[in-house]
Amino acid sequence: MSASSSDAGMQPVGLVMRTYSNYCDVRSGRCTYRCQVRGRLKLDRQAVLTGDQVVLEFIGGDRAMVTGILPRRTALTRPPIANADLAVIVFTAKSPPLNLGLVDRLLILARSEGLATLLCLNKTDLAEPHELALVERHYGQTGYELVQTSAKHGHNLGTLVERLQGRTAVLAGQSGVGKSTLLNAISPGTCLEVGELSPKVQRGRHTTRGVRLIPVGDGLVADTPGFVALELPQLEPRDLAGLYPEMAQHRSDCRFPDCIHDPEPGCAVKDAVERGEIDSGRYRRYLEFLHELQARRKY
Ligand SMILES: Nc1nc2c(ncn2[C@@H]2O[C@H](COP(=O)(O)OP(=O)(O)OP(=O)(O)O)[C@@H](O)[C@H]2O)c(=O)[nH]1
Ligand SMILES: [Mg+2]
Ligand SMILES: [Zn+2]
Repeated sequence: MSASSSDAGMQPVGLVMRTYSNYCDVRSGRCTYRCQVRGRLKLDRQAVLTGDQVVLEFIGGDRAMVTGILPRRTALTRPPIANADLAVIVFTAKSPPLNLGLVDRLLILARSEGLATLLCLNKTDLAEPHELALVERHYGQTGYELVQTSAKHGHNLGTLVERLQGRTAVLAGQSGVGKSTLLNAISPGTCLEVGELSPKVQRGRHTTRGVRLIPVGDGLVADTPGFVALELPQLEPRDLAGLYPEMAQHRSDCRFPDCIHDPEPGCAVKDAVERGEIDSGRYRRYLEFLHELQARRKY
């Protein structure tokens, strides 16, 4: 059997490539096994996630049972994936329409879990140059890298593939932005289902259902189901600004050391917004999120 073993008890371990409601596909050595999950683990809050390193027990033939989950380096619940180290946030300027609030929420989520982030503006073939320039301006001051791609025309896919090497990445974003199409384009032989947008509202149709890992070069990339809205993670309001790189660098210049850059006088972040050094839309949405977190604490 070509399964790899864990150091501890020499039990075979494997990587969960895909999860279904009652079983999962686990890659171990050069084989992929369809595995049942031991009942105890299903009941546990920590149900098996795609990306998990799991302990296997072979139960005859090619059949195996997942009997344990190794400690996770990272874990996201939306989209659900374990051990990813890079979040690729896919969005569009058109079809579906630009939704910067959702992009900001995803950035917060990824950073709060300690994942590196990359912004991928897809469907550049559909947007006007000034619409693309607008997005560049929005994120130019943040320090996040932005890659502009067209999965349809193969534009800039080489840059994207480069960034994915040696990593476990997760593609996250609204339904219909082209996550599955991008993966099909950069991983030869992959044939993930893609779906047309609904013509009236230009929304995706939630084509992808489960989270699935696909090898791309020597990296792994997870395709995930898109969503319409996204809740902020459990965060203390005072910790929110720390997740904005462009705010963190001004923080030490605020008059009050515990400044949350909202009502306080002498706030260096607000000054930077005034001077145009921090995008005013990003700051406005920061305040929205801050108030959302504060309201949550009252209940
Ligand atoms: N014009 C254009 N269309 C694209 C591009 N990328 C994807 N599409 C189209 O956008 C639609 C949605 O693509 P999907 O790959 O299914 O989107 P998704 O993000 O995986 O959506 P969900 O699985 O629902 O989350 C399909 O009709 C694709 O052909 C692109 O770069 N340009
Ligand atoms: Mg999809
Ligand atoms: Zn401040």
